[in-house]
Amino acid sequence: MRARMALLVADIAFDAHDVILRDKPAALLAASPKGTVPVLVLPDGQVLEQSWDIVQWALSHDQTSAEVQSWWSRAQTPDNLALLRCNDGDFKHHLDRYKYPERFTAEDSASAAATDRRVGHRDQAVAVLLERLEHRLAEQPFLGGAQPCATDFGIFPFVRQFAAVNPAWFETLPLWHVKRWLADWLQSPLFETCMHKLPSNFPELFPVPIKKSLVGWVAGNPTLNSL
Ligand SMILES: N[C@@H](CCC(=O)N[C@@H](CS)C(=O)NCC(=O)O)C(=O)O
Repeated sequence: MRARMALLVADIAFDAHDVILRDKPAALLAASPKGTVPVLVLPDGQVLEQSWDIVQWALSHDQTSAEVQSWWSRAQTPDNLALLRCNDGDFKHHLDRYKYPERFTAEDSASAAATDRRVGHRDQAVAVLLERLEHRLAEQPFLGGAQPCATDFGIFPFVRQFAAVNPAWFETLPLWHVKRWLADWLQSPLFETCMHKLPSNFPELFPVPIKKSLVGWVAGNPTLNSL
């Protein structure tokens, strides 16, 4: 999602392929033998195999406008880099074990011990990332400050996954600013466009004409809804 959103922000047209992970297409493995998604193959044959590399390329390559580049530069502060590292590291670790407990235990995932471990991962996820996000977002509308940046759209899809495991419980958390930030992003045209459903095993030119509605993002809001 972060790779798609970066390409959309940068107004870069691309062919998108929906990959069924249990049946990876030969073309994916030929381009990138490690077989994870996303992978971006550039017109000159260069292959980008990590989502954040795709974000960087989309937002900071030579022909990118200053406005688009600012989405990248605001993500380069020590605070934002640390948040991204935490998201992709510790938070993802706990999220996976909270969301898919059966993948990480040989015993019955409904046993009392497994349930305790799962709750532990859930609470650790809140402690390592969500509380930090809450502090930051209490001070500013976006992780980018008054304007959003790549850190915002690099992280919110993971918070969305966390919230979706048990939405009623998530709602009870005193993370008012995180909930506001997440809700705004989920209603944004950028996310809506990013979520466009692709046909399976068939490449499709991804819909791009969202750019106009992204120009003029302002602080003070109604944040992303009016974009
Ligand atoms: N660090 C990588 C993580 C990529 C990753 O784990 N992708 C998952 C899907 S979100 C995947 O392809 N899993 C399939 C597999 O590992 O076989 C990135 O951000 O690009």
